[in-house]
Amino acid sequence: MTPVRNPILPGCHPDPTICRVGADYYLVTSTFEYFPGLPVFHSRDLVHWVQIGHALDRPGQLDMQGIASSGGLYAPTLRYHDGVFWLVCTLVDQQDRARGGNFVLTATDPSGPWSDPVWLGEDGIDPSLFFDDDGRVWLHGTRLAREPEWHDQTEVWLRELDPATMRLTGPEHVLWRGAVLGAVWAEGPHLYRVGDTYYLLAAEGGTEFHHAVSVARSDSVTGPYVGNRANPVLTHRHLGRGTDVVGVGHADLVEAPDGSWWAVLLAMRTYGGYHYNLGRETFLVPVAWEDGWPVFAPGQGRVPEVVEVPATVAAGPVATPPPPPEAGVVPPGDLRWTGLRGPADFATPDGEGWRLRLRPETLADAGTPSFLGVRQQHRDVTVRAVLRFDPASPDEQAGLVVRQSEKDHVVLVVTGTSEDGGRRVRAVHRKGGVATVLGERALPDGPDGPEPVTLVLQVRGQDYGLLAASGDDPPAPLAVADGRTLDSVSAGGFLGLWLGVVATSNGAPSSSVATVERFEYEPSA
Ligand code: 6LW
Repeated sequence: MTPVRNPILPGCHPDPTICRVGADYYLVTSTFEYFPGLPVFHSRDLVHWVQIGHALDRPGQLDMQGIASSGGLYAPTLRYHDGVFWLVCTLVDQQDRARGGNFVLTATDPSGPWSDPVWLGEDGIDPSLFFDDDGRVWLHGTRLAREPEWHDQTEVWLRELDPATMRLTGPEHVLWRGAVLGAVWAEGPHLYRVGDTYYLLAAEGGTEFHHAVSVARSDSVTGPYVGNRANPVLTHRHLGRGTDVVGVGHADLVEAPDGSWWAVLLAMRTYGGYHYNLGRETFLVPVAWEDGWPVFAPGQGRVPEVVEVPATVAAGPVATPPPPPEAGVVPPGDLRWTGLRGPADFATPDGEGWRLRLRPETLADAGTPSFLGVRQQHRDVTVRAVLRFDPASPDEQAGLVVRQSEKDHVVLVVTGTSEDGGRRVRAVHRKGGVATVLGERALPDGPDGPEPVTLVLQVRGQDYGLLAASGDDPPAPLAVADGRTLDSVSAGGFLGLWLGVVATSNGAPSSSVATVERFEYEPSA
């Protein structure tokens, strides 16, 4: 047995989808407006997960320009059939219907390259694919109920997909509207076949506090589906807001080579009150079968903190994961780096760091500002960047960022001043779209002019300490931002926080460059 601590993928990794091919497990999660999108993870034992690529990593695959935060790439489903990996997903809020909505990608190697999207042209979100034993392929998904009986009632629909033409064919079937009378957002459906029975797994209650997992079954893929009398089969909503893990839902199942079953699902860890700055994370839950129904976390009925995974879930040798990068440096090329909505063609790798060309776009715009970041995956973490930057004007700024969205983020930036042309470091909190300066001070030049500046984000629970110094001085506190204002409970949306670097000229043309010599992400022990 190998004990694995939940969550298996910490930080913003919602809507997990999993499949197994022989000895290998693959998992993908949602990424919204971030680019590259849809990270692909690999494991041999369900315990150690290593990212092997992104399904959307080329310009031209998708257009996310103008899509506001928490739009973009929603819940994907990953399946394998006959030598090909299939990934279905939704691009939300793309106004051009020919390049938005539900789409399918394929690949023969899950680390890529993945195909360009084929747009499926159906309404709604959370598409999933089911390959039946008779060779037929079924697409299913969630949409607002056509004839709703209550607000936010959704329905799970099903149609056959012709894999040769990638077109939907035949009649449509409505399979499910949730287990509970009055259920909102029956979503994240996944169909499976076990023996001669079809199972429909779906979330309901909305992806927040009332989230839950329900299951139904049928003798025929098109239904009728009958719900389990034990529904919802997994939720934490009855535990109250004071519990440590909330919002359990959106599960996907996988069968191990030893015949054991497992679910991956999303949930949030609260701390510092009812806040979950790390976002919706991926958890692992054992599943047993009783009376023809799946039982989640048998004997416990809640997401275990630690899961004992038997060695028999691995069908082959388990690769030892690579050692964690030295001293917390996140070098260019590390798959944790993501930008916004498109390729980071403003950034050039430079040793352990980056040269960032300033862009007129700011973090408040739904475009591609000169921004690169990594998920906040630990509640206590220190991020440190050494910055070489000589701003040409007070409009020019570069430094660190804690990002929730266009409207909600905190920056710690080096900027120019109009009075004496000297540099200043400034902490600004943009909250609900309104910017407030949290602290500011001058950065005196050294004997040979402007010196490198060390910027530090010292995150301790909900206190986001912002420190700075130039030259060899020890970084000194400038301000503390309140993390409770930054998570999705306060700011809205679907995301956890990103920590990163930004370089902007605030709308003005600029040819300036900011060099981030090193970006370190160091969790506290
Ligand atoms: C996703 C929906 C949900 O499409 O949140 O967890 C939406 N549930 O299924 C965005 O992640």
